[in-house]
Amino acid sequence: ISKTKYCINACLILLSLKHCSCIGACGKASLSSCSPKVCIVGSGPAGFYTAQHLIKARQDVEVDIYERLPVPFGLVRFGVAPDHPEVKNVINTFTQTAKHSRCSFYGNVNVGKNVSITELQQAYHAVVLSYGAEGNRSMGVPGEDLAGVYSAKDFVGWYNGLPSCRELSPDLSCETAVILGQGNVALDVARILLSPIDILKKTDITQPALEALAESQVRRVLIVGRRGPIQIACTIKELREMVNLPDTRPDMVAADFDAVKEALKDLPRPRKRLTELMLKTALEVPGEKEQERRSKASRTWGFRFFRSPVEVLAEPSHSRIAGIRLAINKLEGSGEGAHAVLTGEVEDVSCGLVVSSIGYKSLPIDPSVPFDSRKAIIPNTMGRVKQAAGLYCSGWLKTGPTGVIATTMNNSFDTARSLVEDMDSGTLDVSAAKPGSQSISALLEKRGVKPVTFSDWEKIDNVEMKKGESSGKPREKLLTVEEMLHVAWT
Ligand SMILES: Cc1cc2nc3c(=O)[nH]c(=O)nc-3n(C[C@H](O)[C@H](O)[C@H](O)COP(=O)(O)OP(=O)(O)OC[C@H]3O[C@@H](n4cnc5c(N)ncnc54)[C@H](O)[C@@H]3O)c2cc1C
Ligand SMILES: NC(=O)c1ccc[n+]([C@@H]2O[C@H](COP(=O)([O-])OP(=O)(O)OC[C@H]3O[C@@H](n4cnc5c(N)ncnc54)[C@H](OP(=O)(O)O)[C@@H]3O)[C@@H](O)[C@H]2O)c1
Ligand SMILES: *[C@@H]1O[C@H](CO)[C@@H](O)[C@H](O)[C@H]1NC(C)=O
Ligand SMILES: *[C@@H]1O[C@H](CO)[C@@H](O)[C@H](O)[C@H]1NC(C)=O
Ligand SMILES: CC(=O)N[C@H]1CO[C@H](CO)[C@@H](O)[C@@H]1O
Repeated sequence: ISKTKYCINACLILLSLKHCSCIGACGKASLSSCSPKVCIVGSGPAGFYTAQHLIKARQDVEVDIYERLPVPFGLVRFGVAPDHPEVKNVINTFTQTAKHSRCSFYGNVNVGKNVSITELQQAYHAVVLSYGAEGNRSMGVPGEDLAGVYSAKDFVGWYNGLPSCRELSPDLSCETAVILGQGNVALDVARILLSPIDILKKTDITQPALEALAESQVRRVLIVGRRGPIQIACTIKELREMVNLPDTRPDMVAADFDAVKEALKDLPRPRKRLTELMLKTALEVPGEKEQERRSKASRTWGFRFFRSPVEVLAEPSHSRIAGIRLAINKLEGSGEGAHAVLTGEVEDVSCGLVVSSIGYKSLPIDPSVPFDSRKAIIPNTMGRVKQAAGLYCSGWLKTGPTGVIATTMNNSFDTARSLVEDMDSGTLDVSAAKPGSQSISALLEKRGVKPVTFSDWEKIDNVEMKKGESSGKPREKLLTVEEMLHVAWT
């Protein structure tokens, strides 16, 4: 009888006696030395929802979540707009998962740098990659690198306190801003640029962003899409927020909606309602009250359709931007799948700020992990990484950078289901004992990497909430990794 077999048998017997320790051939063994051990890379929604489902589906599985930053929750903390606090309620569920006796959080561990995937695979029965999509898609046009051009990823990271974006300090001294892309992230950015400061100051937006926005000269925001109104990527709730944003008025180009009215009746329902709201906003003469509201507004926003970026134009000094050259497109095909085709005409728009919001992008983590660079995802079937036994993926890394938190939840549950299926069927061998965090912690210690535990994070959380209280905000985020670590460990 082999050591591991013996260990498993002893465990099973003791488990059936509801005993928590497994003494036997495993040496200083506890129940945990024999249980299936899963490691998750990334603590955004994908990481937490995967952990939640695993813990629920198997009573014996232990889950360790490794996170690069000292703080958990990924884009729920660093992406979701500060004026959408209700969206962040998912943090309560994630916290319950993190506090489960079979779940541990290890923040401040950069997987791929501080510990390799191969090392994790040796220590755990399975590794789930859920590290999101932290790159930006680039426009690939000349002038993209000029001062005054920002990726939405960085701009959002800046106002949400992502440490790596702290020093962005975007120049908001111009009157017109152009946002490229018409998804919900583009609308988040437009809303933050135009929101009255009195609204923002009650949110958890960072203090430097609040101060910069209070001084902002931006009065006009154009949200530019390469296709037409029927192909717009934002959703109705976010559009409605723009329409109702205090002290702003919409400014659309009526002709853009020429073909839209006839198409309306054939649209699927959610798209139809979204399009109706756009038509109403762009074309209808508003009632008296709304007219008065609009006439008093000091800021404007509007969609510009059928336009692709060609070149960011520089001022004569070449130091910063003066505008953007847009190609004028026409549509080929119809409905949501229609393509933008160049007409050959171009149009220049003056502006002092360009935010490129054309999508996020996952990046490869380690040459040993398969990566589809064309789709920028990890190739997988139902979350099982192709040609890599014991490796799984979930979230934006699995699907690409689209979908709301509920979508990410669904796809993460699917991955967890695949993993449990593989354990149950024996496709994934969990019979040999694995050391899990024990060996990884030793390795990290040797390398001088000190993880942040979930209770360390709760100290940071408390300090942030206290700091916020004094200024009437739900929290005042710590802005550097150093500050976070200092609070965590003292
Ligand atoms: C700007 C923005 C606003 C959004 N607003 C909403 C909204 O209002 N409502 C909504 O439903 N959805 C919203 N979404 C969508 C939602 O955020 C995503 O669906 C979801 O966050 C994807 O989850 P994820 O876990 O795959 O990725 P992420 O949330 O990005 O999590 C990935 C985690 O992995 C960590 N990580 C990265 N690399 C490593 C590494 N090497 N080692 C260890 N850890 C690593 C990251 O630090 C991060 O914590 C928004 C998205 C964006 C971009
Ligand atoms: N409040 C919320 O619920 C909320 C808030 C933020 C984000 N999210 C979600 O997070 C996900 C990501 O949002 P997102 O806004 O980054 O992505 P998105 O919804 O995919 O929108 C991307 C936008 O960029 C355009 N685009 C892409 N490539 C382009 C190019 N090369 N040139 C010009 N335009 C280009 C797209 O136009 P085409 O359609 O022509 O490709 C689209 O308008 C979405 O699913 C979103 O719903 C939700
Ligand atoms: C952990 O990785 C990061 C890279 O992101 C690096 O800066 C840091 O020095 C590493 N820590 C150690 C102790 O190796
Ligand atoms: C998630 O899955 C459920 C059940 O399959 C489905 O009803 C729901 O629409 C899905 N939600 C999203 C946002 O994909
Ligand atoms: C505007 C911006 O931030 N662009 C960055 C997008 O990502 C690439 C790498 O993938 C960087 O080189 C760009 O600077």
